[in-house]
Amino acid sequence: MAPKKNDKASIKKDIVQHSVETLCRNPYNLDKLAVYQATAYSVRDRLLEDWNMTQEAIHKENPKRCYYLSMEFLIGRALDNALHCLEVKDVYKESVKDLGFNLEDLLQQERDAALGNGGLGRLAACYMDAAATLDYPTWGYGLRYQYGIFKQLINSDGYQIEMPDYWLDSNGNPWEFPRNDVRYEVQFYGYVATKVNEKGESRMSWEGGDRVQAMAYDVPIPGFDTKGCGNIRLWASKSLKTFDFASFNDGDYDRSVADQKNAENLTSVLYPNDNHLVGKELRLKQEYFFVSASLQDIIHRFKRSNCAWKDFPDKVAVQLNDTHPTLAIPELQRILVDIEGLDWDAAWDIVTRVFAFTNHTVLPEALECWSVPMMEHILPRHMQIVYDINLFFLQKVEKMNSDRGLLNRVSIIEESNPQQVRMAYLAVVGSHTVNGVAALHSDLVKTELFKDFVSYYGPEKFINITNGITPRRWLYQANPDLRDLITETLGGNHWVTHLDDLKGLTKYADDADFQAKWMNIKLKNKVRLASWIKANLDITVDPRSLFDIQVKRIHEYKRQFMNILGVIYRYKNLQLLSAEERKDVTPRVVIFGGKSAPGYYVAKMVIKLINTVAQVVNNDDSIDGLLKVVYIPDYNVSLAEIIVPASDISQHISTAGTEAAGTSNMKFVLNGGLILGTVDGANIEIRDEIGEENIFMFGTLADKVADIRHQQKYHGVEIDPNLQVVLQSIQSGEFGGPETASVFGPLINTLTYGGDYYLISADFEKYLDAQDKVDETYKDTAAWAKKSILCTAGMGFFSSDRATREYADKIWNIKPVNIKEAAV
Ligand code: C3B
Repeated sequence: MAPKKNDKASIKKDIVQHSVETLCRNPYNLDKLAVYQATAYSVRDRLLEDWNMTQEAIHKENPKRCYYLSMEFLIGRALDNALHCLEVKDVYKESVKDLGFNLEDLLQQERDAALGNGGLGRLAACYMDAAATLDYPTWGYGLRYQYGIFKQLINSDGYQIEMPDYWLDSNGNPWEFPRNDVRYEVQFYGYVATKVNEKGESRMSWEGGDRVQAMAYDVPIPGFDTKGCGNIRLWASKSLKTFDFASFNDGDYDRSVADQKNAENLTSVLYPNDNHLVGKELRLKQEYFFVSASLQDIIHRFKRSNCAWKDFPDKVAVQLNDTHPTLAIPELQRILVDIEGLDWDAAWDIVTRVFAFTNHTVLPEALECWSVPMMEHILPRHMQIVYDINLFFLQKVEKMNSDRGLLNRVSIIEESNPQQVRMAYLAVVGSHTVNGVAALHSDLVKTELFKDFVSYYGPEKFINITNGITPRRWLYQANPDLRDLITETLGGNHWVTHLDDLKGLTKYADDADFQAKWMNIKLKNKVRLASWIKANLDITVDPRSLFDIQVKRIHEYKRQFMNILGVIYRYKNLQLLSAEERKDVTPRVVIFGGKSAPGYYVAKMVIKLINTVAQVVNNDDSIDGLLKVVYIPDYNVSLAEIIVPASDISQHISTAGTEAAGTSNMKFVLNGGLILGTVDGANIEIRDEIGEENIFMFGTLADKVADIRHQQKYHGVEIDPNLQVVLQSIQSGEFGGPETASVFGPLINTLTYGGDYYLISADFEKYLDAQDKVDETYKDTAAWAKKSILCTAGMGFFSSDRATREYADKIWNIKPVNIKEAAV
């Protein structure tokens, strides 16, 4: 087949052809949605060529491959990204213009693929982008949820309302290829029997129970400046049983389709919790369904290469993205021992050379534990295997050190009632390498979370790979004006795949002309966001104000509560100023965005408080528009692409030691936004790269947090006097009246009775001081511009290309494939 041509005439012809032949539409009566779809299909055709070539190259070379197992991929929209990666955006713009459409309007028709909650899922998407760009033989595996993360509405009372995200609506999804021929059976429940195999050996066998089918859908992931195209294979559950005619004929229509519905429910919804475990049976089934289908597929591919099992670890690396796919460890052991007939030790040697585990959190409430009775019920054979893995492991530990306390501490089984399987421990024991996601976090992983494992295995098994973000989506695509200025200044777009090149901007940091261009682009991006806010929320904000943004999941540890308390403090101060004094005030727009888990009461109260405060502040003419508060509902990847380039300041203010890394911090700084942040996660490394004079840092250090909590436990919380004033104003009904004030009682109690676990009071004064410094610094436009330029210039390290290379070199031991040769 002749390759697709990228001239205007060919593109137009392809779009029209898809309108007629794929969508069955009359070309003279097309709406935006239809043209978006036809355009998407035409781009997909072009991607497909690269996809096939890449897969062929990998197949021919048959190198060691890596599989990235993640329950979440927060991809966002695909069309704009593909147009940029294929470097055809301009010609497409002209082509659709000739057809009477505006490309930017068409892009808005696409629904986000929102198959993730937050940082962890978006990180997976950034790594797939980098792996494709770098031609690594890497595939992602995930689940094809029919409902992604819920849509968030804010009602007129300021509360979060959740609506289902049925993203695969009747319009279909041009960005996936259903693989009707790639299907596997997945078993649940049943019992374990002993069977004698062909060699006369007695083996355990998992019998009975239910079975469902997993069917593959492939999502192409374009690389940049390569012919390579990556792949994420998502599994959907289907029923194995066909339509039940007997029930149908009996008139029992519900029953005739019940099995089908039940099976399909398995991959219906993404669990909407971020950094929080909810131990539901359906979730455990999702996790097993996911790893069972993925491993069957990986093994199927491995067997086609005619290698022996002992070679498996030389051909396959599997990365576990958090503990969610940890069942892959006992599952591979089961396949090798029960089905393939290997002895236990040989099998375990293979397993522990294949898997590696990324830990993304040290928060206790996020560490997965599954109740033993539940696991025994759903996965009876796996439970036995986990017991055996634990037994052999503890025997080894005991040989080295007979401290009974230690055995208890490292046991994969927690002796609670009921007993629990500690998935993080299982992941550590079954993996060859464990990594944290930023330097401080990896340190805490070693010295606290897995301390006892470090003394048993030695420190080498535990490494750090600091997170990275893709510069393609997060600068090249989201900030076209800045992209063009950088490309012009550095003399080409080599930086897009070699982000360290940004260092070259350093020498322009003091150049007044360059500063003016730079700040003008920032202003333009703020105007774009201000227009969005006006059009969607009917709030007027002045783009010349300082834009102060905190967008991320709403969580107590991220301290959006502290931010809004600081806003109230600012508001009350403004009220006290004379007209003369106000002339000196830096006007601010404080922007919030983010979803709370539906069952997270305190987080939902924070959303309500922000909206209540916004209502009062935005309607108070007496403060001369010097402060505005905006809550952007339904924060998602597409909104982030508008929000991130528009920040002057963004806040990353987690209690030290709680945010493993953060990745939005990197996105903001890459786009020339300064950070107001705590000494936590990747903020620290960002400071080291861009220079401490270009970041506003404050707050208690991680190694002091435990002491303060201890103090508070015995002596109570001493509420900061400024904070006291703020809390009183909420309690007095200044925001929403006396009835609303009582609603906030439980929220305020988290600072007082609860013991202020997240140290808001302890950090409040330093937070306000840091905010003052921000205001002062912003007044000097040239100094600010210089800082902003140096921010972007210093971000080379945080490219997902660097991070992915580190995984490839230090963990997966894989090399890029030569796609160009395959193309010949
Ligand atoms: C997040 C962490 O909270 C972030 O600090 C980190 O940057 C990202 O992972 C990526 O490493 N995280 C998450 O989104 N969901 C979890 N369940 C655990 C961590």
